[in-house]
Amino acid sequence: MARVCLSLGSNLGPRETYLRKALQALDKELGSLVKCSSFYETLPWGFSSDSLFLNAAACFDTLLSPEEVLAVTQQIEKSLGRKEKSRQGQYADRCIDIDILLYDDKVMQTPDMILPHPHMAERMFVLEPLAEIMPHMLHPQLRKTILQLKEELAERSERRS
Ligand code: PH2
Ligand code: MG
Ligand code: MG
Repeated sequence: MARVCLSLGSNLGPRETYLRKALQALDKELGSLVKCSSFYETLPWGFSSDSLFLNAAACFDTLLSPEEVLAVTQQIEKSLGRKEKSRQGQYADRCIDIDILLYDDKVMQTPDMILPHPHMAERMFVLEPLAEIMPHMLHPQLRKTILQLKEELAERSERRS
């Protein structure tokens, strides 16, 4: 049994419904939901859009491999109506995005997947929900807890502003 932590986001349409439907489908397909964070309204990060995001983090216990988890998350994105991943390599508005953040303490890189998620430590919309449910989980490469990463990112952005 492995523990997999996911980030969910939506900034198009009925955002809360998309997140709830995704969580329901994940619970059915992946294994069992261990914990889900609150839903956070966040500003688009890394691209400009008028549509705010609703973001959440959720952890599941699963018997599936990382590759199988990826296949399931992509299938659920598709079944909920996700059309394009990005426009000319730029992020785009989306009804649902499901990203794999951590899979136990696995560190791996294939053409399709990098674990842990390569940008998770730079994104408050990931760290804040994840710190709510798994504050003491260790990032296997950075060797810091999620709570530490969140506090360090908050300090860095305070110093910049
Ligand atoms: N996802 C992105 C890019 N930017 N910004 C927010 N606030 N929330 C997201 O989920 C998000 C983003 C790429 O997937
Ligand atoms: Mg994403
Ligand atoms: Mg994605």
